[in-house]
Amino acid sequence: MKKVFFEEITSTNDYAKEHFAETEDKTIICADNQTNGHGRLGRKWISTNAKGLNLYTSLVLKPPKECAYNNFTQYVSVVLCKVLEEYGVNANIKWPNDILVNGLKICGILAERTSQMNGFVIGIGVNLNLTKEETESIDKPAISLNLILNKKIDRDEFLEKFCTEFEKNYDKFLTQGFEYIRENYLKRINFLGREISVSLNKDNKIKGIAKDINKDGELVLVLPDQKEQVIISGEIN
Ligand code: BT5
Repeated sequence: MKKVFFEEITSTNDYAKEHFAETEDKTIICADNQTNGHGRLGRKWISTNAKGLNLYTSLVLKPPKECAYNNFTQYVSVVLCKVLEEYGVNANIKWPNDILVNGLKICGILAERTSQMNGFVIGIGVNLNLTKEETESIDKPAISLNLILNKKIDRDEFLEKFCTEFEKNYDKFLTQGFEYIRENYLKRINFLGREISVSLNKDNKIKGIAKDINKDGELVLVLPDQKEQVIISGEIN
């Protein structure tokens, strides 16, 4: 995988989108620091000034047209869990793709595309070396790998492990889609069978029992009237 490094950039996702046309499939754009890292719905991704200590990266993907799956972020979330497991850390996936350790967010993933793009950009932020104070300044419970392992984490080594793990199964994923990773994905979610509340958009929330993640990676919820609802995108609260 080709890698492009920057010392400081507004957002690796923004850069990858702006330069999408001339960027090769499976290129990694990585920045030591981001001045405007963002998540979904205009939310911020807290990126510290400490240069090169955390992972801020975007992956440019240009899969063949016939691979029209919606599950690339889910593929990446399984890859990231496996990398964390190499460090001896058990991580869980909060559908569709947040990564948590003991309920604390360690990693966020953001897929973006524009109408001109024949593919998409997957942004990945992983807290590798935050101070305790920095994690506490985030408005939702968060954690960083160094705080779990009590040692400094080498960002480039983490990125290398990510690329190796990504490549291992990517071609099979391209031919088989979510079904190929479903078992590995299900192993790492811990809310099935529980009552959850899901925001479908800013003003619309539903509650139900999480029954399954179906063969397309969608969440199956059993509503209070026992009807099943399949949710393609949303956010578990
Ligand atoms: C995400 O959004 O979790 C996706 C974040 C993707 C960030 C990467 S960094 C490289 C690339 N370039 C970018 O500009 N973005 C991508 P969302 O699900 O909307 O979650 C955002 C929420 O996570 C915030 O509102 C906070 O509550 C929380 N948050 C922000 N920064 C955090 C951090 N460093 N660690 C843990 N949680 C954080």
